Amino acid sequence: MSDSSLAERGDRSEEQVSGAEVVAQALKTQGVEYMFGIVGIPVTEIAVAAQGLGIRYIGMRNEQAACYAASAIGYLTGRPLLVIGGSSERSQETMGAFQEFPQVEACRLYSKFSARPSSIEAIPSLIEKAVRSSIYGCPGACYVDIPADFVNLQVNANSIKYVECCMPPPVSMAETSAVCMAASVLRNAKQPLLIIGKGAAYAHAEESIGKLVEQCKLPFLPTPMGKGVVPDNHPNCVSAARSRALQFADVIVLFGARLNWILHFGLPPRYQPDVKFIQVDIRAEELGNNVRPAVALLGDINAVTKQLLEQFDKTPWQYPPESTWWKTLREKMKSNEAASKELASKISLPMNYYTVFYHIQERLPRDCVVVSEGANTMDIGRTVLQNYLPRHRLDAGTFGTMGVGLGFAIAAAIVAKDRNPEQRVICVEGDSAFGFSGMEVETICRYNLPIILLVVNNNGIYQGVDAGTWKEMLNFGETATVAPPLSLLPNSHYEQVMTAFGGKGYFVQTPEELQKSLRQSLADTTQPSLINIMIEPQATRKAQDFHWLTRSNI
Ligand SMILES: Cc1ncc(C[n+]2csc(CCOP(=O)(O)OP(=O)(O)O)c2C)c(N)n1
Ligand SMILES: [Mg+2]
Repeated sequence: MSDSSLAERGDRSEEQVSGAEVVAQALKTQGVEYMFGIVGIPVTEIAVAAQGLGIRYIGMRNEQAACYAASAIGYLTGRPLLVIGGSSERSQETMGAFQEFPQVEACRLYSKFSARPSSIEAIPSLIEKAVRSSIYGCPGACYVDIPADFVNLQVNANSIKYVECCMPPPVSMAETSAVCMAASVLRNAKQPLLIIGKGAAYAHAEESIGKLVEQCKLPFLPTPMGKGVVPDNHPNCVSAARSRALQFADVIVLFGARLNWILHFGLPPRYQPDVKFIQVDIRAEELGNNVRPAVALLGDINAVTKQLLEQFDKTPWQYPPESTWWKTLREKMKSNEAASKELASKISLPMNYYTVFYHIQERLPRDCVVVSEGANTMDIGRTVLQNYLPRHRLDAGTFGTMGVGLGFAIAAAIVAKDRNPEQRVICVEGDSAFGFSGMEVETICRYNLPIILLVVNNNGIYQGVDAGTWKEMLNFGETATVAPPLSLLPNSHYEQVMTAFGGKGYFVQTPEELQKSLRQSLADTTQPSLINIMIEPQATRKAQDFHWLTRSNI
């Protein structure tokens, strides 16, 4: 039989495929759209095979940034992170092979599923399991190990059976009696509060939670990544009276928000000792952490919120808008907002954080994605920069990991390019935070992603010193002995990192220069830009009733 008639009949008995092609096809079958990485021996062929199938491959400058980018894609698209690592050849195991390391064991601690396929034929089902594990239940990263000798090994194409794309995660609901109890606890609340966490954003619960807020007229507070599930400028958002709201609430409903350090563990003195928590979470292990909840609602946050809404549809209830609680919260919000405004209106130079963020906020497009990292930069920025839409903020989060910003911004810009080309990505970086993955500016320029990077430059970690002080200080001894560990080189021209790769750079010192550079970079959709914003090196946060999020200063 001739080759052509074999092909016509679709007979693939002679056809060979490589391990790399099988990995790529299995990923494609599971709906993977984007791959981030750095290639080298032995995984280059996997990236090439993936590109051949239409999976987008984005080559990064550092694996950490690649992982941050992929994890942000997971958050934005609902398809969490799958890490694929090349490992040494199986035949050389325990012999001291090139880069031999117990990768599967090492990753087990940090992932929901970590495994190496036993053969090329086993790759598709293993990848299906890894993708499924990453999105079912509480989402999380999974690891698949591909030994070097698998990559180029050829096998008969007929021997490979691809596994259908896994089904979307099944939706779970809370027990009806628990839902009734939660509704009754809420109805009896004197000083209620809803806390909207990242879990709510991930669960796409914006419509149902928004409805609950509106229908029952309840005050709400977003966690950093919960910002935008209900718009920050909603009249029921009490972010500006955060400490007060937490401290005096008698019933708190947590929607996908953990009682970890960000929420002060749910304990006094930040809370009333007898505050009743209603926890809504997809992860059973979260329920009861640090505080015994009054009601635990286990399930998909969107589905459970709808269950709660049903209760309030059956027997309507509204928290009275004229209550003393609302009055107290409104007064506190007013005085806190006035204090921030006063700081923002300071015209002295160098600028302070509040002035900088006030001007940025004035110009931000409503639907932009805000990425942020740093300590003061992130914490103060979060209070001033508003989010109006869910999943439009990506920051260093609970771990406070510096270095995530550029990877997150790259992921957001890639998703925007495909799904919402008009959308802008604004990445607000502390000068120290920027240094962790600054070389990804080259990646940004290579893929021509019109990200606007803002480096809030105070010459250091939390704070630095001015050029004059730095120079004087060096008279006292060698730099390693006399320079404060928090200091970085004063007046660094970070914008030149951007111009080095062909993007646009701005060095700004005044509000006017800041406004102009923002206007220009927002108008320019053809290239990325970096605005290096010089601020007072000793600028800090306004006085707080309680320090919150100051752990990121550790
Ligand atoms: C991976 C990692 N390393 C170190 C730290 C400690 N750390 C916390 S915030 C921060 C940088 C803060 O400085 P900057 O980004 O300039 O923001 P600023 O507070 O000066 O505005 C560092 C290094 C961390 N959180 N994560
Ligand atoms: Mg700094």
